Amino acid sequence: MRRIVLVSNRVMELRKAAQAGGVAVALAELLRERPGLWFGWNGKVVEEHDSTDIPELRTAKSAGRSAIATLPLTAAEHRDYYLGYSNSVLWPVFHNRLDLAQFDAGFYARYIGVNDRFARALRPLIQPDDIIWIHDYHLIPLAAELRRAGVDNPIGFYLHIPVPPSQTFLAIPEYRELARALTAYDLIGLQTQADVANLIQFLEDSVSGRILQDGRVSAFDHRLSIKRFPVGIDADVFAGGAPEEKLVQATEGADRIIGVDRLDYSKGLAQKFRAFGRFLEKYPEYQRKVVLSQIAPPTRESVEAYTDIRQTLEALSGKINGMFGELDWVPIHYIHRSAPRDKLRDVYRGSRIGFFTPLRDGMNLVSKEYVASQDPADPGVPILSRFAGAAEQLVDALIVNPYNIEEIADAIKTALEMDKSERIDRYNRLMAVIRAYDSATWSSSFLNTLEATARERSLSFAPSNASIRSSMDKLARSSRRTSRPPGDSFLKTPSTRDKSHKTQPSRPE
Ligand code: GDG
Repeated sequence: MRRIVLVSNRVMELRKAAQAGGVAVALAELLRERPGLWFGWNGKVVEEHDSTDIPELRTAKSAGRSAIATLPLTAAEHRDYYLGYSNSVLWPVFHNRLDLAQFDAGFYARYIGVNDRFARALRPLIQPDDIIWIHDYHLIPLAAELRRAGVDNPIGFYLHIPVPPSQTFLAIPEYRELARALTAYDLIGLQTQADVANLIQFLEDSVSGRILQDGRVSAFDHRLSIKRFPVGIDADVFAGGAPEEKLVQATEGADRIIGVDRLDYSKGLAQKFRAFGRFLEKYPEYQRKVVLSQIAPPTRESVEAYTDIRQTLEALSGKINGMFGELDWVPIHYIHRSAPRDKLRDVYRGSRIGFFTPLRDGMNLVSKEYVASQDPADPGVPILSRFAGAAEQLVDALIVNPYNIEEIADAIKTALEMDKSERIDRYNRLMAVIRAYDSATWSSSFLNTLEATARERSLSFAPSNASIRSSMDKLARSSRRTSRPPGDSFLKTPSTRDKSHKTQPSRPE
């Protein structure tokens, strides 16, 4: 079995990764099953560059034949690469929030700089037979940098967040460089069919990519496959067993509606609170009969665009609780902390409604975790945004427009009044999809496709990576000429407050 090299922005001990939730669980599981190396940032921020180019290599007992290799970031890299270009340019644009993107802050040079440094540090650790799987928007240029360093191995990329419509993507000043960097991969995996269509359109518009008869995309004499691999969960971790009783009842006699979202503007939390307030107003017979428990752990607090959300939600929950609450009933339980992972399943299971209404989301694993945790004999009902990637699969949830407050308020009522047989029917259909596309299927189907793509490449007359390398060299020269050094611009806006010199929380990101 070929060794797998996983690269992601954040790397953690496998034991911690299994507890962290999200996709880290699936990656840790993969490394337990096959020989591998997991490479990336260790979450530490250091003052200066001293020895930051030599990765710390570790093998853990729980990791079997696998190892992790990590590097710290410098304070400037953390500010410009992580908080800056990744989370103040790419994240907002990819979630359709051009208004929040800090295009003029000069972050791009350090984004490329970190990808270049990661490629140089990773290069000596790569063996000829390895397959390389790179994750997420922080590392788009990594394959191009690895090719420039002489790596010929198959390289795949998985984007966990949505691909915006081409017109939105084209607004990024460095769109050409990003498009070119994407074409250095052999395989790009995306969450939904809509994402696949958007990315193909973007490559057509930006670098004259062409769709070939075999479905691949050709650009710069290179052929790449772009396919949908929806991220899944390990359903068995959530299914089965009775929940811990004390977590089930929110308030005596009241049904619980549960929301679990990082405190991110993409998650639509303000609209969710307003819709719940509207529901209580429109259907007063439900006052005292339901409680909304919203777990919203802090995230990226140093990024300016995140500072207002907390205040908005505190004000909204205070207003709704003040307007409708009674001495023995508080309508919204708003918890701005992370909940222990082993309690989540019980809270999901004890909730009559799962309330997931992001304005935009790559997938939304929480909605799958909620369904998998339900009692098959008396399941709850998920309400799900049509703009979450999960809506392409979970068509038997109550699908809503997260901007339409009236529609959501009505969906809460529908969910509360749905009879048991319909709830069971919907649950069975949802579970069939969640089980068919679980986390193991996700990683194995991506890796099988990457290996097949690489085999075809070695058999075909496709140009060698030398030609990709020379095209990437040209690109690197031109992008280094055009990108301003950070801190060197009159346009620069202080968009991130760097709270560096400490280890960043491993979850939520
Ligand atoms: C990104 C994309 C895509 C959440 N709060 C707590 C907690 N969690 C765990 C959940 C779940 C994970 O974190 C969240 O995953 P989501 O998919 O819902 O959302 P993002 O964090 O935005 O993830 C997303 C995903 O990547 C995977 O590709 O689906 O679209 O944005 O597992 O359970 N875990 C604990 N306490 C919490 O308070 N322990």
